[in-house]
Amino acid sequence: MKISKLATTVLTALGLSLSLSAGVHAETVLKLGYTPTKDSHYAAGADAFAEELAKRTNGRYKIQQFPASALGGEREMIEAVQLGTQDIVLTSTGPVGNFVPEARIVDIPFLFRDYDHAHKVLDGQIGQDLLKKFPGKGLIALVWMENGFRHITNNKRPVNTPDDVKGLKLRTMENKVHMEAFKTMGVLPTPMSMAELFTALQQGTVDGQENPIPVILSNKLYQVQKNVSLTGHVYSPALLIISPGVWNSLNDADKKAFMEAAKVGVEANRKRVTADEASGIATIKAAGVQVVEKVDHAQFAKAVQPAYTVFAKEFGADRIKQIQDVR
Ligand code: EAX
Repeated sequence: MKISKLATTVLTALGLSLSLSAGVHAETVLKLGYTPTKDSHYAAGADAFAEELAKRTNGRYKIQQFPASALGGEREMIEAVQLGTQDIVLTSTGPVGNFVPEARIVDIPFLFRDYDHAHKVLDGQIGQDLLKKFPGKGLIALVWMENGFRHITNNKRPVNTPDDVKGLKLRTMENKVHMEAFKTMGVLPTPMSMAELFTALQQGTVDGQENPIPVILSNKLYQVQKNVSLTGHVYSPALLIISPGVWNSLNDADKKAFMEAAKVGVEANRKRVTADEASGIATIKAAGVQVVEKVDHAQFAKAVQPAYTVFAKEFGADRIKQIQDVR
């Protein structure tokens, strides 16, 4: 009798401490930052990722989102994820090549024919092999998300032909490949973080910039730009990158949960990009912006062509062709 009472007491105490520790460890909050706003294709991806992750881990992992550069620009956030002071970043490939040089190959203008081509490459062997380069640089890249095809916007003049961009001072991402391409076209590329872009456009520090429709919409760049031209000069991938500290603390089942949740995020992100592409031009026009919709892409591709000599030297002509050949 005495013993069983003791046992009950012990069990109760044990049970209590178990549920207490379960309570303490129940929820790990992970900080995820990105530069577009909470109403964007990135938020759509992050929301779906967060929801699926919570579902698959019974709420043990909670994603806290920091949109609109609240944690800094993309380069700073990647650095923070590398250091472990930020858990996750959803970023364009803009500054990624400064950390993982091999990844720069996907930033080449006029490399991808269309969305289908880009998805096939990134979700296929080539894209997955590129993701394997990240751990060596202290970053874990889970999946490829996207921004969309980038278009030139500016306050000087409507851009119809490559001649029209000559002499324009355009904000570019902090990306060597993009800067090389713009220089080749006669643009004065001005690399800058997204966090500073709206003000720079407003104050005329730069004439214009280039971003896909989803970013032009979400960050309301159309409010400070007179002209948008659908140049579609480069496909802009995005990456969901997690800090190795967090990743290595996960058991195999949780790693799988993160991966599967990330894939659900990809679906939602791409779906929102498609929706933004469909509705965006009307929104931008309604704001009084002049939109050049019929752009001769072949002319622009030709204007960028000389830069391909530089790209072939850096990445290998065969590797570029390998991407182009994906059907
Ligand atoms: O990732 O910096 C950029 O222009 C990016 O396209 C934007 O931050 C979204």
